[in-house]
Amino acid sequence: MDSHDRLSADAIRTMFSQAMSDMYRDEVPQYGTLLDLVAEANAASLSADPRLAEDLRRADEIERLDLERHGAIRLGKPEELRIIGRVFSVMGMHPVGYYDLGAAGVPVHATAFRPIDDASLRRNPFRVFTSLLRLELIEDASLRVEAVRILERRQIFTPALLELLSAHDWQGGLTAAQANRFVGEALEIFRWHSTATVSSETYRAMHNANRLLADVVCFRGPHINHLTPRTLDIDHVQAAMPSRGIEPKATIEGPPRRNCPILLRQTSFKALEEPILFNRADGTPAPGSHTARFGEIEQRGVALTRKGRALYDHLLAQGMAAARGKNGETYRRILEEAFETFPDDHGTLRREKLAFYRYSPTRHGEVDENDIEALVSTGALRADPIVYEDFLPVSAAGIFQSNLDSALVRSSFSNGSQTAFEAALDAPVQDEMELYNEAEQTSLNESLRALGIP
Ligand code: OOG
Ligand code: NI
Repeated sequence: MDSHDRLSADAIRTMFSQAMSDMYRDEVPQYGTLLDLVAEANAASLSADPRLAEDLRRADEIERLDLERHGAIRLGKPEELRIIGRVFSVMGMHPVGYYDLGAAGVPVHATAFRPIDDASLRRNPFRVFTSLLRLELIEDASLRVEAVRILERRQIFTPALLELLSAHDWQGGLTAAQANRFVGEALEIFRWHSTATVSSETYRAMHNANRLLADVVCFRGPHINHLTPRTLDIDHVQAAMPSRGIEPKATIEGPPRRNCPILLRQTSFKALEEPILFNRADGTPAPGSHTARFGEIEQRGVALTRKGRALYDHLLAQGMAAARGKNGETYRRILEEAFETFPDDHGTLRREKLAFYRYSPTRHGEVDENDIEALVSTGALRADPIVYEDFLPVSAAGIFQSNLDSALVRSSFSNGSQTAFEAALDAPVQDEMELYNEAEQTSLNESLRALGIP
């Protein structure tokens, strides 16, 4: 196959994320309402703040803003993780980061599949937070054996999808016609099924052991459980949600509101109770319900270095301990106080190496300098924040837990194992810090070269 016959991975990802968004909008009407609300709020933020609009335009983020989403799925067995890795790879999405949710009492570990190079991120930064159930954490041995047996029987990938994956591998890509079929078949993995694969009794037993276990084990596939648009002003959207009939969780996860947004702030609305038909021994369906699908919005800020992240983790732990049991305004104030020592201007964040920046040459300032700070202060070199493209384990745990009955959330499970996760995936996960560091270094080297500085 000639390379010009192939559709790029970026194009396939964009087709897929649009198809997934359309499917979810059909399935969960509140998601559509949330998309409309976020689009209106983003337009208002951009027109109220021309500098923000200009910054986003320069960083090529305006174009991607309306496309931008992340979703989440929960897989049951290693083989599913390995094959989904191949599916995402066709769309230019690679495993980045290891998230151990066991520490927060959720029996899964996870990675984020996402584009990794600057050009692909600019095109469409679609990401999927992908968890794998840690069955060994289910204490009841007979339930564990039954879960394995049920999961062994299921096949979440259609035969046509598996054929297209092989075709992709030996052709080195997909034609436009194949890509179209690929997107349709891949969508089947994420679809909601209103019939369970088990009886109500089995569902109940799994549910009582752990609600997440029931969600992963009792259905034909790992239904997408939320799709999250990116907002420029999460406090505004959180406050406006009730007026559209959507009730958000009480607190926003992540850092407090700041002048220079860092990392990621997220809020969600509770999962819907949806009708399900379970199997009866005599073959007739038994009506029941299941809650899994919810809505979420997020605001993204600058990516932090290891040093910045350590400070964030420390202040967050401090703030959350001080705000334990508090909600709304009080929680917000305590968290803001905890973060007062975290510098809140880009100059300091950059100079103290707390956050990552992308450099570009301006040709305005003096270039007879070879000190980077001097080049920045004369204006020869610009530094723009690099957006955080990943997730936060404490926030993810908060999102998981807001959808679990708190009485069923254990305080903590034993440590997860990145090695075990990578063995299931049959590939290493990339270190997100290395990706940000490389983006910063490359932009700096290219800028210096463009300015004629050795
Ligand atoms: C995933 C929760 C994690 C986020 O945005 O942190 C997540 C799940 O509930 O399956 O999506
Ligand atoms: Ni999420």
